[in-house]
Amino acid sequence: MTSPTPRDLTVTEVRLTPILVADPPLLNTQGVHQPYTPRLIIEVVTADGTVGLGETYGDTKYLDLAKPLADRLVGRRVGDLNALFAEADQVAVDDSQVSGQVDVGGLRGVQTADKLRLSVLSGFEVACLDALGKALGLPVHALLGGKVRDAVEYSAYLFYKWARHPEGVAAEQDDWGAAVDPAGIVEQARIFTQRYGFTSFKLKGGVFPPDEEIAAIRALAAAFPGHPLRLDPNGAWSVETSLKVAAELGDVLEYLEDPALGTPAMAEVAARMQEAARSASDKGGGGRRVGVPLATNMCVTTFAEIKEAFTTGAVQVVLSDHHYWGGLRNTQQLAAICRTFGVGVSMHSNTHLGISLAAMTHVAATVPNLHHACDSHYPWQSEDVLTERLTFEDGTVRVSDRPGLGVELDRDRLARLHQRWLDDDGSLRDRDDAAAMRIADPDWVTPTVPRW
Ligand code: GKR
Ligand code: MG
Repeated sequence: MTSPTPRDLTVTEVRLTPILVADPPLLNTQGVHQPYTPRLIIEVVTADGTVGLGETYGDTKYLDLAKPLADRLVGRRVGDLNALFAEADQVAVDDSQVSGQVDVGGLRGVQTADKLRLSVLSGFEVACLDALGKALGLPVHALLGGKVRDAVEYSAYLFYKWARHPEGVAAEQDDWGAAVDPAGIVEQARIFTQRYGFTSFKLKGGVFPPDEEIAAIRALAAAFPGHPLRLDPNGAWSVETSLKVAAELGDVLEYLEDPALGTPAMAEVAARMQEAARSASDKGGGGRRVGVPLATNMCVTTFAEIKEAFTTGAVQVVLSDHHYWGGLRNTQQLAAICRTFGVGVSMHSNTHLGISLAAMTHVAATVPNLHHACDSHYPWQSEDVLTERLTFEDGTVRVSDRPGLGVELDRDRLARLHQRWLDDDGSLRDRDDAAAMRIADPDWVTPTVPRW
């Protein structure tokens, strides 16, 4: 009997295609989403003709790093992921792109060379896993140890939103309408449930004064009784404000995400909530929950940040994100550490397309201790580079058992979105929500200290 000839999975080419994707005017602490947002589509091609797909941030600083890394990958075997990480360490990062800057898109504090590298690496790791899975006839989740669930639950990601981008700004029109008050948010949530069947809701806060956002959550609780609700002001509140919101919404929130900025502030909020709970129980007060679990995608964004946050009790849930944790395997490692410390796992999202949603779904399917619905911006993206969009049914994405990620690139769509990037005068190639907001409000300055 002859043994089968092994396929040649040496990387022969890496194609990098930056694109601009339509994005609605979603409001956040930084400002408002630009009408088009940059993403990078990565294709890893092997000697036997297999093509693996990956996706990550597409701003200039990510592209500058992706180019030399792509060159280093050629000649390596697609399954040699540890070597990919070692190669990335060798790629120099231009200091002017990292030190002291705040990563607007990801809102993860000061950006370091390591964080930048990991975000780029994640797209390459996913592309390599997709290629490997396709070559072996195995889904990505099987390469990660196998799925523990057949469908992954996502939450409806609610945003305060204008009906359209400012007058005179070239943009695609969306059909979601405006949402600038509690009634608008409830209406948006209804559209999410009708279109996708979501049963869990997250509101992006830090946009209006806290009392207005409390009213929006109360309106959601009344409209969707018993459904999990979260509020995320991206660190826009002081410790005192965070405590006030937690006290007012403690009975309806599944968790409060990054109410205050940074681990020490989050630790103080957590400690004072615990103190209040203790004193309430000493006084025999039962019934209404005092305090609420704190979640983060801002103060725990690297392995190095875990120790302080976990030992000070600053967070009870970490939102993983394979883009900035450096890929799917690192996400599994993060989940294992969380399990060890009794900290919950959820999943963060930034503006992304279907390749990333497929990757998120595969890794989420393998994490046993994922007990919260994952975030996804995907419903906000009317455009994609796939032949078929991924779909949500009853608020979940089915885990694909097809080889690799189970998605296919549509070259015409990719070319169209790349042409938009080529045609841009450079003003949209680096996501800048504050600059987009200044078109409507020339005096807008993104707050650097808690706003309320
Ligand atoms: O897209 O406006 C946005 C979000 O605010 C995003 O930038 C955050 O990274 O979704 C994120 C979060 O949960 O903090
Ligand atoms: Mg968040």
